[in-house]
Amino acid sequence: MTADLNLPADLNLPADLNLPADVSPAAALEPTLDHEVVVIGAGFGGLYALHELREAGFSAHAFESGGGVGGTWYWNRYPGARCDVESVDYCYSFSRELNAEWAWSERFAGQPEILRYAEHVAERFDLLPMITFDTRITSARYDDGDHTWTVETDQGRRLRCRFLVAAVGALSATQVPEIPGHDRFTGPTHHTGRWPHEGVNLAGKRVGVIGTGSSGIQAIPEIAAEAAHLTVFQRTPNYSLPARNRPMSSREIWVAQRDYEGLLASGNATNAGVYNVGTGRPALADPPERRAEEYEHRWAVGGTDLMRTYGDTGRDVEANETLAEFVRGKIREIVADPATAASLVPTDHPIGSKRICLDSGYFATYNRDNVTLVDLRREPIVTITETGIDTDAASYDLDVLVFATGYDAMTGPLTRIDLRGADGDSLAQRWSGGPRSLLGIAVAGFPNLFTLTGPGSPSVLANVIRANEQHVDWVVACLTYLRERGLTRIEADAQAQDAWAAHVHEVATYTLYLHAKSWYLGANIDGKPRQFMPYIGGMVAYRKACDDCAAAGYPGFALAGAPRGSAAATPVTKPA
Ligand code: NA7
Repeated sequence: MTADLNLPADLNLPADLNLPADVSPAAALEPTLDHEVVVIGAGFGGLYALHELREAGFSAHAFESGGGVGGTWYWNRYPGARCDVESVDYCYSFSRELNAEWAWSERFAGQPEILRYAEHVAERFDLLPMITFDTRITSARYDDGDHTWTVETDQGRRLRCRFLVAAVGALSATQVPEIPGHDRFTGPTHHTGRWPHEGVNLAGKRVGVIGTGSSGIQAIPEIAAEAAHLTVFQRTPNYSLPARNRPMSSREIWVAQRDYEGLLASGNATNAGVYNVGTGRPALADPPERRAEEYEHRWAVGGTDLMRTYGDTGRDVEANETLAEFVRGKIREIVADPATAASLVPTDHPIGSKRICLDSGYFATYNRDNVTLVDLRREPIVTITETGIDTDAASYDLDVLVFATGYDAMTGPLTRIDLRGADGDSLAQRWSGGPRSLLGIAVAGFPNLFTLTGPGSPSVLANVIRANEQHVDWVVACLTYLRERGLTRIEADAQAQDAWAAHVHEVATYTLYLHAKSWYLGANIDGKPRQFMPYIGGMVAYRKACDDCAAAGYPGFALAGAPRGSAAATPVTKPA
């Protein structure tokens, strides 16, 4: 949601994507396959992929580790879990009817409502028969003899397909840090991203929360309201803006249901896939009083609009500092105890260079008598014990320990599957120096694999539902193109992939994103290569790069037909 940085109009998309496509005619028929396409995951990307693949006449089936649809919104049931994109934007745009039927109840929908929406979509479009739940794909091996993938599940199933669509989400591989003594605590421990479905009774309990990213910042006010005492262990203070969530008015619902063209435009014509509200001016073009008015106005409106007040706060340190200092002033105003406020004020990174958080009463929570902030920069954790956490200054007794410690973002969900490409290398090996992919959707050495919202695509810097729609549309058009020509293999070219990776990096250098130790860079995981993973060039430039590639017959990809005499000969026979 931070991709509107007013980057140079000409982003110098790599010209050398224009490689000759190695197209050879299909040998004959299709092989015996379980499905033409296996989709990994039934979150928003996977559901839309199933819908579009079926519409285009492909046999497709999804495997989902959860017991239901919704991906992130199936798992993240922690108290206060809420989307940081406005409901009217954070929804599908592929169906006018769906849009006209659905009424969001809140400005920023909470997890239960977003999950209901995903379930509604799955039922309305009859997608459930195409999904096997409670089944994790553990490995997938590509066979270049017949251009197929053999997939294995944790339920002992093995099946073959032609194409693999990884709809695994960018933030699904949870991360619990190896803090000394992390397995000693005898009370319940919960990661926010794997919150028990039956809920957790925190009443009367002494609760500890480690982590103050988006999840911690949403959960902390809710936990404080329920627990006897809450101790927050903060390593790095974070910028957070008031969501000012509220019920949708009946007029807003009426407009949202009818303004389908507006919904399409927000996805297609904006860089972040959300409605734009910026002044269009550089921050320093306004005198300080005018700037303060603009910031105050957006702070009062709530949501992430404040981040888009000026076009240059994402790439100019001085401009950024005007916004950062405004938010720091708000934190000092809200938090009553000056020492606690000083610990909560972020000073080590530009605002927006880590994902901006949205909260409902986060900073005011520290004015409660039952909340203690432990500043780990002053008193680092020595060990987790059977009964709590010891820092080098004190022991904190706890009944419940919550890890709001985030994810092995973007690459983790893919590399935790044992994906083996044409030469037997695993994706984890190939990406050990950092992820490389063409357009964030295909990886050299891994033919017939598509990574929805993968590293190298706008992904988490865009409205992720809309980014998934764009990727799925591109993949289905590509598969249709291959089918029409009798082709059975597509692989990203290594040179084109390198050119795209260089472009992704170059665009990031125009911004302040490289100034923070963020999960965008892999900096939250010890030993993970530091590389800015999402594409910050924005959805408009990105969509154009994808569309141009498709229109030109997929330069940068090698396309091929089934090897003559290979097993890729018999038609798809097994039912889905
Ligand atoms: P984040 O944003 O990665 O936040 C994780 C938090 O956990 C962050 O404050 C970390 O501090 C903290 N952390 C991680 N490891 C440790 C250790 N070892 N000790 C203390 N504190 C630690 O994850 P979220 O789940 O909040 O949000 C992820 C995304 O999900 C979010 O951006 C939305 O897009 C939805 P650090 O800053 O690294 O010092």
